[in-house]
Amino acid sequence: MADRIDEPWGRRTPFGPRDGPWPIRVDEQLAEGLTEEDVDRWVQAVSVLHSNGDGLDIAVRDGRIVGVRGRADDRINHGRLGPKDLYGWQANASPDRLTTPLIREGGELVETDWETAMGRIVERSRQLLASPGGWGKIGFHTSGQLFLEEYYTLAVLGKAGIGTPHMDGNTRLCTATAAAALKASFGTDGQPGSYTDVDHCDAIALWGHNVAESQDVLWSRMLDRRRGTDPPAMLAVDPRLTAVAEEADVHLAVRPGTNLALMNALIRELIVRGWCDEAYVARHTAGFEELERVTAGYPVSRAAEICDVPAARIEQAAELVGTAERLLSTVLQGFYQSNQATAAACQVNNVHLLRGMIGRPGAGVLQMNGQPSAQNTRETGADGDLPGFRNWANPDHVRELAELWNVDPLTIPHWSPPTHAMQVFRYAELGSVELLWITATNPAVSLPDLPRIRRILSRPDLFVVVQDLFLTETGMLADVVLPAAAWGEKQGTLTNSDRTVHLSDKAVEPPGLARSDLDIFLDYARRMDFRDRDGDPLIGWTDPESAFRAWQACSAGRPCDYTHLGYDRLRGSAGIQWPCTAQAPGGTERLYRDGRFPTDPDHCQTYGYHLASGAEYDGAHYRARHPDGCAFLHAVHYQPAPETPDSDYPMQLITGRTLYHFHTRTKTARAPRLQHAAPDVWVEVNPEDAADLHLKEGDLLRVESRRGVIHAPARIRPIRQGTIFLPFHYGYWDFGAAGPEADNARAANELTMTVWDPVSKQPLYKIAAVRVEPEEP
Ligand SMILES: Nc1nc2c(c(=O)[nH]1)N[C@H]1C(S)=C(S)[C@@H](COP(=O)(O)OP(=O)(O)OC[C@H]3O[C@@H](n4cnc5c(=O)[nH]c(N)nc54)[C@H](O)[C@@H]3O)O[C@H]1N2
Ligand SMILES: Nc1nc2c(c(=O)[nH]1)N[C@H]1C(S)=C(S)[C@@H](COP(=O)(O)OP(=O)(O)OC[C@H]3O[C@@H](n4cnc5c(=O)[nH]c(N)nc54)[C@H](O)[C@@H]3O)O[C@H]1N2
Ligand SMILES: [Mo]
Repeated sequence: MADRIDEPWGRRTPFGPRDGPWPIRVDEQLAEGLTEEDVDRWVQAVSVLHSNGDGLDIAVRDGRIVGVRGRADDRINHGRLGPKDLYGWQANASPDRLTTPLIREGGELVETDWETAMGRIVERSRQLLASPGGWGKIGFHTSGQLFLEEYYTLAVLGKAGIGTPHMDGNTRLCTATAAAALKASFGTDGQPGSYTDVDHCDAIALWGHNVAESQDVLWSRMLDRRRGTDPPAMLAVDPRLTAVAEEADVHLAVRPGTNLALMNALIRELIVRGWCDEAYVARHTAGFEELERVTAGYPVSRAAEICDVPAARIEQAAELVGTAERLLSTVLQGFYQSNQATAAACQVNNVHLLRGMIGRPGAGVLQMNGQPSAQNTRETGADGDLPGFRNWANPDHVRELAELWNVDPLTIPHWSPPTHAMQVFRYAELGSVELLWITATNPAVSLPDLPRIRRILSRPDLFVVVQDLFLTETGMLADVVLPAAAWGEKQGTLTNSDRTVHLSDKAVEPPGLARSDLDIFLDYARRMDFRDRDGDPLIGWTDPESAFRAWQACSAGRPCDYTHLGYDRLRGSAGIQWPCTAQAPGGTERLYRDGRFPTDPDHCQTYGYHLASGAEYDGAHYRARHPDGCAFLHAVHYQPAPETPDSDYPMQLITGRTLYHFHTRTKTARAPRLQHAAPDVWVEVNPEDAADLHLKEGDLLRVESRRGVIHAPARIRPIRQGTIFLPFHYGYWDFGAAGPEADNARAANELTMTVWDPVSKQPLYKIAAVRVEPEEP
């Protein structure tokens, strides 16, 4: 087998649209010296170091995880695994796993038992709840990396037990824009397309998505189409010459922060060159006249100037998307974390609506997710939304939940939009949130403007709970640290980017006293004695399967309907896509096949936003638009990013991820092959900029923004001139004794700014102006 560090996508298995399904290729990695004969048993699971949802089996020997193997019949990967999947499991057995709870005593974190640790959290919660409006003093910052059952439990205890609107997660940093764009265009969250669209399409457009490094198995599927008969055309929009951009037929290396100007020009081309499906637009959409009027102001020449790409290349891109018969689009952080994120992502939806390219094989939009279960965070309402894609502004939706949970509707926070994560941290900064419970995320590395985040988490009057596998940079600032069981040590379900639900079974026991997040939340609910209107326990479930059943009831009748799923159906399956109901017992491959969209006022998840400002409309305004099952075509003018280069900070910084590491590396840095492949930070600099700065490969650079300074060696790479790229993986826990304020800081978020998209509230991690200087020798 190929060395998958050196050959991340493995060997090609070319196929064409008429060749049947994507060929199977089973990838496997066992601990050094072991063969399949040494494996005691294989346990069904799914990968968790991206959102692709690759089915895999965990190899167990003597009660320990000793490897993984792709599941040949899984609909997502047909057996393939990427480098992080093949090696990431090694982190589970890392000797520095948290094995006992910790509490802060005299300034130090010391080991304790569960009774004491939970006792402290419960005591503090009760104290806060005893004061008027006490629910508003408790906030939750959760994740896109738990299981569905865990989020649903958290959502119920937060909304119906405590009644706090301050619950969100790192999904706000990740794919809040995907959700916002899907809601704005189609009425509710939910991915229209399917990964099988890769098999059928004749063109693929990747909008700010470095799929080769971020969803490497999906990239293998695309590459296999490109090497087979009738290969699809390919468009990449990315300021860097990524592997995707290199493969593409047309690459637009846009100036960071200008996506919307480009999209407006592309839409204008579709309209003026007659590439729209007029019948589809007339029957299934609303808003065409406004879209035509706004985009009329964006001739290709204007976009070429704003985006700084050749006009002829924009015309080529327009022709590629305008003449495709089965166009597949994928959208990710190059759009979601950049300027005018939701507006730009909605323009991709517009391309598909204008061309009638939704709901049929090959013609699909994937507003991608990033984390393995970010979709579930959104479905269950652990991101602050109401569970089941219910509309917080619709009293009938709130009443449905109140009846389901048997609580007073007034307990459920719905008097204003849920508090987004950036605002939860702002409340903590101002002192109104006094207890912040952080699960499965590392904000001391992943939030923008880290000097500020450290100040907030260190506030003496803020009680911080951190629930993690390891003592992270965030854990080091906590008052209580709870040791959690990892993937492979607990059971649950998770849903990937194309609505495929998988079951991930427990293979081994967690280390020491570590417990599953589900058990921790259930324990808290029990100790807090949350009750329903009849005095019965608010949360009646006790384990993953009963939690899943409770969620099925909650999802009934909603777009993400799970009623016909179950652990028995998921076990041994290829993965099943929701909605899965009695009418569609096998699941649903594509949404909106009939061109009917869930925009009905009684059903929709949102009454809509003013996309330029983020203002939310109310029910009366929405009803007056008579959506009648049509999708919305949105139109917004381009505006420059909130920070652009000037004479003090003349370069643009973009940040993102790279192949071998996952986020803040708590897992991948503990997998030796992965860590060895990328042991430390670097900064990518364009060759001309390097010449101007008299740099050679590996020279140490000082990068400074208005927020902070980092130091990193240069890699000279084909990125846009005037732009640098910094991977955001590298915090400081494994960085010698030095702390973040030391002169060897290297985290990208020392430099990024506290700004977010007005609609999705997703931080703009790909917008910052910096000054770059060679380090004095
Ligand atoms: N290896 C690996 N895979 C991962 C992860 C990981 O940490 N490591 N994380 C997972 C998660 S949670 C996520 S969210 C996904 C993210 O996956 P991606 O979105 O593919 O990853 P990013 O590197 O954040 O950003 C994608 C690209 O956006 C480009 N970009 C920057 N600014 C702009 C701009 O203004 N316009 C355009 N058009 N492009 C721009 C960058 O050059 C970058 O190549 O990956 C998932 N998969
Ligand atoms: N500059 C910059 N910053 C970014 C981004 C960027 O592109 N640029 N991307 C943003 C995006 S898209 C994302 S998703 C975030 C990611 O940011 P984070 O969520 O902060 O990153 P992770 O390292 O994945 O942190 C997850 C934590 O959960 C722990 N964990 C894993 N599994 C479990 C579990 O089952 N239970 C518990 N309790 N803990 C668990 C891990 O050990 C780890 O500490 O970063 C964001 N920040
Ligand atoms: Mo993400």
